Amino acid sequence: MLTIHHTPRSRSHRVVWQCEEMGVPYRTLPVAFPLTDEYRALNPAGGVPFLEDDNGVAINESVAMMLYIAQKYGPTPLLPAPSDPLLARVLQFSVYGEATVGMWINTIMISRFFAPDEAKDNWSVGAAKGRVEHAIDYVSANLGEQEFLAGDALTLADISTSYALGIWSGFLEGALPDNLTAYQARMKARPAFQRAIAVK
Ligand SMILES: N[C@@H](CCC(=O)N[C@@H](CS)C(=O)NCC(=O)O)C(=O)O
Repeated sequence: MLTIHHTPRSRSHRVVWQCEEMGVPYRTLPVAFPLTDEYRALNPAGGVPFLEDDNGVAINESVAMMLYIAQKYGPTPLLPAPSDPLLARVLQFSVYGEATVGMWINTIMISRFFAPDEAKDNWSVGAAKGRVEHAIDYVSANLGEQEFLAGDALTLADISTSYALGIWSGFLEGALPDNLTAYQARMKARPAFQRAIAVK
């Protein structure tokens, strides 16, 4: 059984949302900040989420968790088969949502919440905002008027990217183009998203 070490509205939301979409059983264990010594001993890399499964599986990185769950508990339409040409695009945006959008956002978040006042608007934060804005324009252009980022059904690409857009527009009150605002509303209206966001 999957155990998701979870903080509401953190990146563990991606994993909980995916399990809800797939109907995979899981349990959550709450993680509060600042992290306890006990949690750091369990997960020396630190941060949230952290995933455990049977047979000693214990991993970091929310996108790796999504790929693991899709493959171990699939098949699922969230991750196309290797023979499907859509697979490449799903993998690209699953990673892009975290490695590019999410990590530039983290630079801004860490400064916003932890830097001393005089350092909150430093050069790196300005550069990071520019990178996020560029990445959002790229996602917007790739979505266009489609309902989903890859093909005509929800995939891991949407779960990963939509989560990062949610941090930008929610926690950081960043602007989104109209098509991404509508996209975010569609994602949030999904019953599985609603169940996931209610998980403590
Ligand atoms: N790339 C990692 C990022 C993990 C991450 O930054 N998690 C945040 C919460 S959403 C965190 O633990 N922040 C606290 C910190 O970095 O000290 C992932 O996708 O899991």
